[in-house]
Amino acid sequence: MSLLTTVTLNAAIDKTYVMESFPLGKVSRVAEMISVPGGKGINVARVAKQLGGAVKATGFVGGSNGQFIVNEMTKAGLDNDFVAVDGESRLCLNMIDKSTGTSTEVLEQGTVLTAAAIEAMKAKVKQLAAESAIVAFSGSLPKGAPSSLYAELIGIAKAEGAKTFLDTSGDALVEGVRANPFFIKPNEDEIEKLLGGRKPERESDLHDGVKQLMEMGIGCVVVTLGASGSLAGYDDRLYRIRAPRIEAVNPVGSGDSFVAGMAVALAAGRSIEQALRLATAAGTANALNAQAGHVVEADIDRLLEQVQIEAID
Ligand code: TA6
Repeated sequence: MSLLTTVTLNAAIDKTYVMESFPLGKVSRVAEMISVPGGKGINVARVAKQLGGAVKATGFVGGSNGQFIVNEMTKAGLDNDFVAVDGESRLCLNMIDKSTGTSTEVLEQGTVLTAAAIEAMKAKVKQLAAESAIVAFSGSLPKGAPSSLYAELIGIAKAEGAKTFLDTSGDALVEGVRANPFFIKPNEDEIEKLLGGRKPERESDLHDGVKQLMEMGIGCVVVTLGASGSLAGYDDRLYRIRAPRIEAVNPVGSGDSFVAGMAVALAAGRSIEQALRLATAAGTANALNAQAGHVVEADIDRLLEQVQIEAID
C-alpha cells in the first residue's frame, strides 16, 4: 500500500503571468499566461505523479473555478476525490517580472467553510487514509475552519494507520504540530513560532530546535533555508542538505515539490538520505520552469547527483 493522498483545503487556480517587467502603478502586458489547478496540496499531487508516485488528491472545491480544477486534474490523469462546497474556489496570482527576476504573489481568500463541510472532510480523510501510506496536508486554512482543523484531521488519518505530513504556517501549524504529524517543513520564521517565539540565532540553535521538535514526537523535521538548502532531523540524526545552484525562473511551488519528493521516496521505502535527495532535486527542478508545481524528468535526473547531504550529528 503506497498511495499518497494530498489534502488541499484551500484549492486554487494558480495563474502565472510572465511579463517583461512589472512596475507598480503602471500598466503591464502579459507575455505568457499559465492557468492550472493549484494550492499547495494539488501541487504536491501533480509533482508526486510526475515522480512516479501513486496519488489521490482531495480538498474542497467550489463554483466554476472548482469545476475547472477538477476537470483539469482529471484531464491530466490526476486521480481526485474532492468535497464540493458553496462559493467559489480562489485564484492565486503570480506575476513574474523577467527584468528583475522576481515573482510577486497575490492570494485570494477562497471559500468560507460551514460546519457541514468540515464534517464531510473529516469523513473523506478517514476513508482515504484507510487506503493510503501517507496523507499530506498542505496550505492555508479557508475561512470558517478552526485553527485546530489540521490537528483533528491528522488524528483521524493516523488512527487509520497513515503517516501524516503537514505543510502549513501560523496558528494552523502551531496547533497541527500538537497532533504529532510524521513530517513538517517549517521555514526559519515558522520554527521560531514553533519554539515559542525563540529566534534561533546560531546554526546550533537551529539544531537544538529541530531536536526539540523530534523529541516532541515528530518523526522528520526539515527546516528550509531558502536557496542554501535545508536542515533535516530524522531518527535522532541531523542532516545538512545543500541544493544545487540554479538560475531560478519561478520558485513558487518549490516547497510543494520538495514535499512531493519526500512523500514519493518514503512511500516507496527509500532511505532518508534518498528521500532528502529526491525532495531537494524536485524543489530545485520546479524553479527551473515558469509553471508552479511542475518538474521535468531530465532536470531531476541531472540535479539528483548535485544535491549534497552531510550527516552532522
Ligand atoms: O506553494 C505555492 C502555492 O502553492 C501556490 O500554488 C498558491 O496556490 C499558494 O501556494 C497557496 O498557498 P496557501 O498557503 O494560501 O494555501
